[in-house]
Amino acid sequence: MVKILVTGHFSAGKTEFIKNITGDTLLTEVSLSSQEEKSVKEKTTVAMDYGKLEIKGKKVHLFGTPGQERFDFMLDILQ
Ligand SMILES: Nc1nc2c(ncn2[C@@H]2O[C@H](COP(=O)(O)OP(=O)(O)O)[C@@H](O)[C@H]2O)c(=O)[nH]1
Ligand SMILES: [Mg+2]
Repeated sequence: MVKILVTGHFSAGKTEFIKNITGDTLLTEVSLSSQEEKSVKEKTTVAMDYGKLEIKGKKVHLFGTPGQERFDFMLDILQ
């Protein structure tokens, strides 16, 4: 089993990446409440993204972090 942590700045493309390469995806997208962030995109990740796939019989789990600084504490949990 392989676990991959996908991390990066707000709107870097983490959620889109996980959604596109995994067939089995759990998404936690909710509408943004900050007007400044809403000018960049409509929805954001709360908690984490999660997706799994299988490569050559090996299970691969991908975890995506939320991108905003206020969710930095999630990094410690997901690392
Ligand atoms: N053109 C293009 N847009 C992308 C790509 N990946 C993500 N986006 C767009 O960039 C914005 C942010 O992506 P998102 O996955 O929500 O970023 P996250 O905050 O890192 O999870 C969205 O509007 C996506 O549709 C990409 O590879 N190409
Ligand atoms: Mg996201």
